[in-house]
Amino acid sequence: MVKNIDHIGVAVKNLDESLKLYADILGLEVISKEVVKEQKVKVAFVPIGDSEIEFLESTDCDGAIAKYIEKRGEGIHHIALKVENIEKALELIREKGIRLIDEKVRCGVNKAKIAFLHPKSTNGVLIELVERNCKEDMG
Ligand code: CMX
Repeated sequence: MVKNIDHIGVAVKNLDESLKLYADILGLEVISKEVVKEQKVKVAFVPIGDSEIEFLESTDCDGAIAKYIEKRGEGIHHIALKVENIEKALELIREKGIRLIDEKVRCGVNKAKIAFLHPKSTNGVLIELVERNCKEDMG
């Protein structure tokens, strides 16, 4: 079902400062930056081989990333797993009794389809499923 790690999400207080740090120390380069309004988050993707690191900064003090940093500090926020058919994957996972945050697939960065599993069901780790190169536009 899972193809590979699509990306690892890192919650940061200041996106530009974090990107500068990773560029200066590790020589990593940003490929895309985007604001996801409905999730109150500004993100930047830094590719490494077949995977990426996604840096997330909250655009609002009541956003999920701001709340996460307030509670736990900056750090790894989620692991995103690439799947071929997210609707099918979500159905199989639901059937196995895993608790979901998203009952339905929603739109992520670059028109990907995404869905989060509940960390209470996955060892305290927030898992995101991602399907890329979707044919239909999620809006
Ligand atoms: N790691 C571990 N546990 C987490 C967590 C995380 N990153 N985020 C939330 N939780 C825990 C919460 O503490 C909470 O636990 P309790 O029930 O014990 O309080 C539980 O999971 C539910 O969290 P919540 O915030 O109350 O639930 P919501 O449904 O409001 O939101 C979530 C859940 C994960 C979607 C939201 O917190 C979040 O992180 N949103 C940002 C998502 C994001 O990264 N967007 C960018 C995606 C772009 C892309 O990749 O395409």
